[in-house]
Amino acid sequence: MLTEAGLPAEYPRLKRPSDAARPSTAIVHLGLGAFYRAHGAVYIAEAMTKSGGDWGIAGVSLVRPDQRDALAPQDFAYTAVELGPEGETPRVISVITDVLVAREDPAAVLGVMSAPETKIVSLTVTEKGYCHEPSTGKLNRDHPDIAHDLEHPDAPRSAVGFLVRALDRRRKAGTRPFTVLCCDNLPENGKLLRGLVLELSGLIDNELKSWIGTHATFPSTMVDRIVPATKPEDIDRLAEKTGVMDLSPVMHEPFSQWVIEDDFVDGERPDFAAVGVELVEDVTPFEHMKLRCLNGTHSSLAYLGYLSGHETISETVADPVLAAFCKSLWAKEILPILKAPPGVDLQAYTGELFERYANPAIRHRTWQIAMDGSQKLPQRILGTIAENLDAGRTPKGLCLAVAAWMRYVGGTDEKGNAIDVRDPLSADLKALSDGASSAEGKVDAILAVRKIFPETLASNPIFRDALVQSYKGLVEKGARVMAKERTDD
Ligand code: CS2
Repeated sequence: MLTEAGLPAEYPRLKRPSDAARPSTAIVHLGLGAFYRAHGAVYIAEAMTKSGGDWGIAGVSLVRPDQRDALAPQDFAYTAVELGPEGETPRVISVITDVLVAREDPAAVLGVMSAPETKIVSLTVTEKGYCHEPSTGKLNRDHPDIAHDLEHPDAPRSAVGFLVRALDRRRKAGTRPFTVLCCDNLPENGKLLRGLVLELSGLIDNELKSWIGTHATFPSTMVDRIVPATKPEDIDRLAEKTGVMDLSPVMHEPFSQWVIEDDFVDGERPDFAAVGVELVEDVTPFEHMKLRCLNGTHSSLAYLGYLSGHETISETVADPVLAAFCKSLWAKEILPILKAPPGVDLQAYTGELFERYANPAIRHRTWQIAMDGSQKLPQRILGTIAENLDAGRTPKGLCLAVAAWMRYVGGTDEKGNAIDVRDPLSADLKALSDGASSAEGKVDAILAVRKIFPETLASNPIFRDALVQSYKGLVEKGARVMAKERTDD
């Protein structure tokens, strides 16, 4: 549908509907990817429709200009397409007021974050965007962006750097701080981010640190909606259906959940309760349930599915062997050590989760979920493994998933083809894997990466042995056979 210049050939470009109110900006969102546009932004648009309020969102892309370039000609409107079993339901969302690119114009980003009208700064910058050490939750002070941000107060690069410098400006101007709303899949994400912000601000000015610690709030959240990357064919199909060309639609499943700790600076927030957001005192049980049941099996299916030759999650769970493996992870290894959040039936929760994975309209690539495993495994899988070991059980299925990740980051699939491994530690992990020739050697080398594996877990001989056996099995018998053996164990 695009001309060679990348312009729409047949259809007029999507525009903000003329009757759509233009809210003023009260939220700045760092990391304007597909997930936030299909999740948080939709809730906020709905909350304004139901209860009013003025909660326009200025989106910030930290590095790349693509979102701004696609959305600006559409006056920042875009289509959120629900992919249900009965078909696709498009809906135009016009709650974004602007998109800024931090790397091009950090001053503009600090400007909007420091504006007194800005009440909330939310984030979906992915796990690696926090510049922390996944195994400890501490700031990675050697991270080049953190080193840069300490030197350049007016031009930060990292999300944490922007938060600290903008809060500093507000403090100096006598403005109240904003609420920091972390929406990434990290354990106790608000608490974690608060720790990082305090750590960085303490390196700059102790008074700033204590002001942030006293006055800013960092509610933790649990976010959930499956949003696969938009593909060129999605753009074309949508244009054919609607008659207008949207160069940046988002595709999402019908399900959505958002649980937030109700701790906003001066109580200022959209009317979340009116649109089904669960406002709670402690998000931890919800977050554990979601990270361990959903993201834990998602990553397990991503590595084993990819190695078995499956392109998407729905294809992976259409394979009876991997479907049974996924269900056995829940039944034998995840649910037994999980405390259900108030009012939740975990059997029903995982049953519904399986249906969500099986939705054939969602083409969520195993390769996409396999990205950044070094940043994801600790909170998705390693915690569950450690708790099983503490309870005297060996969670062999999850150990197989970790071994499959180790094989994946080795960079060669079961047919001998190269894998395009995307991970901030990919070069190190490949070098460690290549540097050893035996399964034992490879497992030991990767287990020694302290940014991923805490000492206590890495030095557990039962864990190490389960990884070695699984790794050998993966090499000798392949991922599918091993998944079946672990299910039957
Ligand atoms: C996925 C998540 O890409 C991934 O790693 O596991 O993005 C997942 O789809 C969402 O967390 C669902 O809420």
